[in-house]
Amino acid sequence: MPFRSRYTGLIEAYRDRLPVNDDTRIISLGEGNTPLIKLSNIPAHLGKKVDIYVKYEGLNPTGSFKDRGMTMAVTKAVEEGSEAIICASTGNTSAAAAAYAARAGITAFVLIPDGKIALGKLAQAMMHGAVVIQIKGNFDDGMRLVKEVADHAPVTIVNSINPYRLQGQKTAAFEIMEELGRAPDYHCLPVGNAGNITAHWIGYCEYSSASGDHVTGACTFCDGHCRYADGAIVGNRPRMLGYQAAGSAPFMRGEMVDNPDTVATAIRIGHPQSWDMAWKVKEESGGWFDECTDEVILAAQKLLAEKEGIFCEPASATSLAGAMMDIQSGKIPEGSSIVCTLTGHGLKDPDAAIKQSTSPMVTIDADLESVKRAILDNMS
Ligand code: AN7
Repeated sequence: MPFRSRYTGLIEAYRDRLPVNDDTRIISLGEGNTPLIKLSNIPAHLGKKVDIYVKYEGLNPTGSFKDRGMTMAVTKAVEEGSEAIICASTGNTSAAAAAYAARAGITAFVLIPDGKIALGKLAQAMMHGAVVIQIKGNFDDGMRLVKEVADHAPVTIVNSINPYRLQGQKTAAFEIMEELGRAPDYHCLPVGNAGNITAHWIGYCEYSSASGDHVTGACTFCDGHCRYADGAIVGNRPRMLGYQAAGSAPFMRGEMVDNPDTVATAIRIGHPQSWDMAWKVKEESGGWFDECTDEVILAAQKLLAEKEGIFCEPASATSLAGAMMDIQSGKIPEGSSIVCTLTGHGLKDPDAAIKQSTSPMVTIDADLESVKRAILDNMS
């Protein structure tokens, strides 16, 4: 007798809330069900009484939240008879597309900015057998080309403009609601194309609606089928806080940015695809956007690794960096509960980690005396 039922991915887990039926062949790698870890040292380090949880999406099968969207997008592409998928990517989408296409037995074409994606992500796309097309341009150029070529070739776009992507990604909010038993006061996310912040908001709205909670404001995301469509009611949804890298912050500039740049290559995006929806999320949730410098992002990445034992990639640390900034300033008041999504694993980008590491590394002779000395010299 098994002790508990086997977890087989988020589509099976949330079948009743996703666009699948009994005949759908599900393409899954067991994604979702990621840990929500309560930080134990950083709040004290900040000197503030707050509960900070991190949703460690880096523990998905390909190491990022993209798997939640990709299981849905590839499942639907296969159901609709597609034999090839295509995406532009700053790295993680290409890794997920490559893996789920391999699983489904179809072809993945991935357009990536030449020399600007983290090594781990490139390794994944190549290892899973995607056709890797490097373009002499950035993500936004790639996205434009993908949209153009999809009109001329039999390929399904699996970027987050594919609505099934957001359907899969909304399940992260369901998991948080189930674990906390209520919405956090604030939910912090890094923002690139703004698909994920939109997906989370859809998830919170649907969950709250289904459980009969009362909510304020109308939901504009559910085509009128959820309770929010009427507006009027009060409830249990977080304020959504979207943080961008300062060199790549169109939501802060109020307009598209043509030459985005940041060490957080995953969110090096100047023309977000979910622009209008993200503004609605901010308005409806009573949240805000803000920006963090590369220096602050890297410091947050390092602090999380050193004080909590959790390794995320630079882009992911933007959620924590932004939260810490707003906790320090009091904009997020003491007593709040906060969830920060850590979108991707730190192992994705070993170069960024090693470059900023100050850990003592010594090279010594292979004898006992030398090892003893190295230990004594480095005791803290
Ligand atoms: C680690 O892979 O757009 O705001 O092409 O990889 O939903 O775009 C990646 C985005 C945050 C931003 N954190 O999410 C891609 C890509 C990580 C990411 C984001 C991305 P969105």
